[in-house]
Amino acid sequence: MVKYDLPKMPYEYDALEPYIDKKTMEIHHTKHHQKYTDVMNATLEKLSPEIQNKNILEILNDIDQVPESFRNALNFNAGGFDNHRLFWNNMSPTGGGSPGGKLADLISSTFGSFEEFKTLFSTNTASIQGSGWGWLVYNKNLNKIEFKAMPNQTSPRTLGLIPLLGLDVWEHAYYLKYQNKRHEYISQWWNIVNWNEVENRFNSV
Ligand code: MN3
Repeated sequence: MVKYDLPKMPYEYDALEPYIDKKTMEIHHTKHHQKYTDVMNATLEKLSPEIQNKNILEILNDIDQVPESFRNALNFNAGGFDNHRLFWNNMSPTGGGSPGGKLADLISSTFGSFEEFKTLFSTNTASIQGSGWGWLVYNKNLNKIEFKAMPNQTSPRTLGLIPLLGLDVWEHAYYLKYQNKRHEYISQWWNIVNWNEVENRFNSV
């Protein structure tokens, strides 16, 4: 079966400073993301070859195909594996600003304006109870983009949604620098959003 490696970071651990500090990035990648990867691999090893041989995205897109006794473990850890590789890449030391192209038009027509989108995304992500993620997703059934809050590590893919931009609001993502100030972490995070990557994801759906 395919054994997944911890995805590489696209930049150095200190590259997102001052918005996200080096120590947080290092622990987040080498401990948390590593753990999701390891437990996902260990869970896959216990499953049938039919499931093992599927791409992890195919499994997330149809999580009900996983036997019930392993479903929670895979939902959590394969979700964590995929969410974090998306997260590293939807941030950049040269990020910030606003999107362009078709995505910019769609954000304006869907949410009113880019500023209104940011406010809605920030407010709803900040108010997630406990651990989870805020997402801008593409809903292919309705052919529209929308905001979606997801609990723990559950991937939006499990709902048939395509993740475009994700923000991790587990305390491990910000607590060293921001402590309990989740709002401040979120407002600073916009300075490092890699809109080129988000546009590429949108253009390839
Ligand atoms: Mn995390």
